[in-house]
Amino acid sequence: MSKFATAAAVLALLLAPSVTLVCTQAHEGHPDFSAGEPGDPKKPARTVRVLMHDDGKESDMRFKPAVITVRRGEQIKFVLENTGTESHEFVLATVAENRKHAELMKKFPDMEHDDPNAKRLAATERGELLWRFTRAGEFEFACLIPGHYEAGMHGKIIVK
Ligand SMILES: [Cu+2]
Repeated sequence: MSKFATAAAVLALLLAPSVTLVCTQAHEGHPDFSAGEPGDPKKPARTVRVLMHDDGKESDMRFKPAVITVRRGEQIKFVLENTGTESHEFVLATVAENRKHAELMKKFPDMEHDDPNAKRLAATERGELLWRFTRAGEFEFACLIPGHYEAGMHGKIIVK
């Protein structure tokens, strides 16, 4: 096993309990991330700015851009900016996972996320999320606050 692989394995072990802990009450725990893995701040990353926007009437909510294309193995620093009037989330997963997660959030609307693949921002707040896309395919970033997904708050990530 390479030094990196060992370090990654140790890191995964260290991270796993906290990931489970945050979502324990409502989730079954998801230490495996479908869309890749949390990024490494010491490695180069391409910055992608994503705006979270709403019209203040809960009828039109969206991410800009709504489609992002990345190369497999690429590390992306998402610079998230909530330009809307209420809190929004950026949750990176598969469409199926996000749908399941959204159902849970209808039951537990106050559920907060601190997972490496998710970020919640209050109105006008900014944040960053570092992610390495290790798997090819189509993934989704979505806001799972009840009503937001339906109002248009989801986007696609294509990993080539
Ligand atoms: Cu939202």
